[in-house]
Amino acid sequence: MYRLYWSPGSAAMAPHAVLEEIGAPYILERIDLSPGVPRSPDYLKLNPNGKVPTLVVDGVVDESQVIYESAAICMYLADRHPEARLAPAVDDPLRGAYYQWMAYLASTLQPAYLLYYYPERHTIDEAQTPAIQARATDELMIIWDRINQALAAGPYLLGERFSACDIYMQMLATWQDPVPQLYARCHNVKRCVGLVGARPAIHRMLVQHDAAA
Ligand SMILES: N[C@@H](CCC(=O)N[C@@H](CS)C(=O)NCC(=O)O)C(=O)O
Repeated sequence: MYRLYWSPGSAAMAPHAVLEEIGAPYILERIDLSPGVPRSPDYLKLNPNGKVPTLVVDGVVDESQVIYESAAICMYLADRHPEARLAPAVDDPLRGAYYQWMAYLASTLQPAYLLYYYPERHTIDEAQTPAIQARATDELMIIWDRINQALAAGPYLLGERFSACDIYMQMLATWQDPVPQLYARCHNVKRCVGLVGARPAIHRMLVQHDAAA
């Protein structure tokens, strides 16, 4: 049994979608991320960063295993359930590109969103926060333009092969506040996100996050 600690519209969306895709039993535990609400000591024991998502896997070597970091959870689940075909096998020629895109999305694109959403963490001068957000938006559009180019052949990040990379990208594309012009400008991204969002499992996740089109 899996237990996913989540919050609507957060970085828990991708692991939640992967759980839906693989069809394994899981339960959701909601974490209140409202400003000023501290994380409980129990949650901080699971994830000392106090962020979501966190996955608890029961029954691994007689005790529960805890994993945090959204991309790590997605890759762990995809490998644990190969029948869902969300990740190319280790000896598949596409495995390298799969790692590349998961790492790029999580370590290049996602941090630019965090810069936008938490500008106060990047300055001690409150007056600087609009400039930080503007810079984050510029950076986001540069990165999305690169992804859009890479998707030209597509329709997925691995070409014809749908994978957890597309789920991760779809999650980040739903965070539209800093980049409202994303789909108008990046048609290949829009096409890929449309295909991913049309999958019944992804749609079920989006409904729970109040993010269905
Ligand atoms: N690198 C982490 C980032 C997670 C993250 O920043 N989650 C946000 C929600 S999208 C969060 O928990 N924010 C609350 C906070 O930072 O206090 C991951 O990918 O899991």
